[in-house]
Amino acid sequence: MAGYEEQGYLYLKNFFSEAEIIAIENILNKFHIKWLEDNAVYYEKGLLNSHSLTSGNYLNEEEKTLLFKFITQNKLQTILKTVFSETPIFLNTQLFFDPKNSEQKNYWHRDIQYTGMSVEEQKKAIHNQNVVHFRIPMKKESGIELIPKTHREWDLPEEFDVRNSLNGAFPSDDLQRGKVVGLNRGDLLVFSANMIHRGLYGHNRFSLDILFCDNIPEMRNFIDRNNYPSKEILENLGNKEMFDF
Ligand SMILES: O=C(O)CCC(=O)C(=O)O
Repeated sequence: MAGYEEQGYLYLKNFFSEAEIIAIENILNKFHIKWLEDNAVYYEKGLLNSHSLTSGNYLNEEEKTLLFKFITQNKLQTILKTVFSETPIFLNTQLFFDPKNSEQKNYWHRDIQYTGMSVEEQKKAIHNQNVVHFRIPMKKESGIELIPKTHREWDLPEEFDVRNSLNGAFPSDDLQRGKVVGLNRGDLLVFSANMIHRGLYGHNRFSLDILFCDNIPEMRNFIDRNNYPSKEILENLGNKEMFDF
């Protein structure tokens, strides 16, 4: 499991059994169908992800419990321990799918660039503020392209230009240091949201991302408690520390 702190990501092939994927697949599909009904306008406009599967009323208590059992399972806990030096907290869930328009271009970014921090603040924050995505594809997809080590290292000038659309560059321009991690059903990709990365669209992708973050005040501000398990659900879960702050 070595390598996350150095590289900023971990690719674990065939991490989940078919039975483990089947246990959540219908729940994700149900959420997605309802989300599409309510968000057709945004989907038409280019939105390619939804979030907060564990809040709201698209899913019932039983479905939310199954999702939380998946999120808190021991197997993922083991990986969390190798990725975070201190116990992390649960941040949220997301679903990633293809944009409606197949010509829509993807975009290199660091998640931190959307937080309102100045560039100087971001340069510091990538060393001590961590959001980590656990990507779990329901089907084969082109995956994620990322620039290894940039979870702790700042951009080369051309990388900064591309992800910020500067000096004639576009966010979808190819970058020399990009590394493509293609994914199959059953695989797990763990990657730092601090890294320079982009989604690779196509094949009607459908992936669950579970997000965890450091248990620090700067990160706790982003937590929406509505995404956390109810008292009744919590009683049925192990590894509850991720909800404990
Ligand atoms: O898969 C994608 O489209 C983008 C994923 C991404 O950028 C993210 O999870 O922060």
